[in-house]
Amino acid sequence: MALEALIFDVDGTLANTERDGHLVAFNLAFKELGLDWVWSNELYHKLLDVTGGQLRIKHYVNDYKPDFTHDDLDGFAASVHALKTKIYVRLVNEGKIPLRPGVKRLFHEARAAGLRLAIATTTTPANVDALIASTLGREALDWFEVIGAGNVVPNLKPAGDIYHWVLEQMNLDPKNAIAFEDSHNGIISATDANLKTLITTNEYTESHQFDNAMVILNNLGEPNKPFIMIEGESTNATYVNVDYLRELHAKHC
Ligand code: XBP
Ligand code: MG
Repeated sequence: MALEALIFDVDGTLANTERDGHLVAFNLAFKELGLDWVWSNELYHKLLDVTGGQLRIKHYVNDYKPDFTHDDLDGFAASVHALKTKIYVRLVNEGKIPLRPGVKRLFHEARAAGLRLAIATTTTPANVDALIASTLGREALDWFEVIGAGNVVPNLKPAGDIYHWVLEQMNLDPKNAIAFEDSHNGIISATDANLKTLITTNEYTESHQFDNAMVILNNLGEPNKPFIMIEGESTNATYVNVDYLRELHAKHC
């Protein structure tokens, strides 16, 4: 089985979008709507267990705001979320959110090596477009054969639906691909689709459980800034490049 494709999660994997983007945008949306809700970084850490912004808002109301009532909680959450998405896209377009170390380099190297690229994420499609366009240029959207985002599938991560959907669109055997994730919910989802996963952790996910990960790294690393291996087999690689991905794939897939 040859390595043919790389499938990337977005939030927390390509960029630290949660802390620097989504959390800020949620709080700005609450303020703009006159709600006295302020999500701290600590609270957001807990709320992230629930994937999907709308579901996260409803979970917050149910668990943290017992006195808050609304005739139509679904509609309310949808409208708050629509404003939050608008604000998030604005923040991203302002260039406030850089890609994590090694991401841009790996995209270029993978393309040069003829690997197929795709995205599998829970976030809203407009958020993905904005992040890719603002960090890599609008033409980079064409680098991805498939962008699976948001509720194109009925069940969000940790369900495997989004990875199954992307694999189907690409007519791709999971044995020929690697998934890139940052979270417990993410690896559960990828594993459900029989994908082997490389994990890069971040401040919200470093204590997560990552059963079945091929390797757990602090980030993808750069030639002059090696990754730190948190768990995995020793290697001569000091940053994630196509050769290292082929080495991992041969060992695990
Ligand atoms: C991402 C999510 C999303 C984002 C916010 O999870 O759960 O809900 O936090 O984006 P993953 P939206 O990285 O596993 O895909 O508000 O657009 O949902
Ligand atoms: Mg993620």
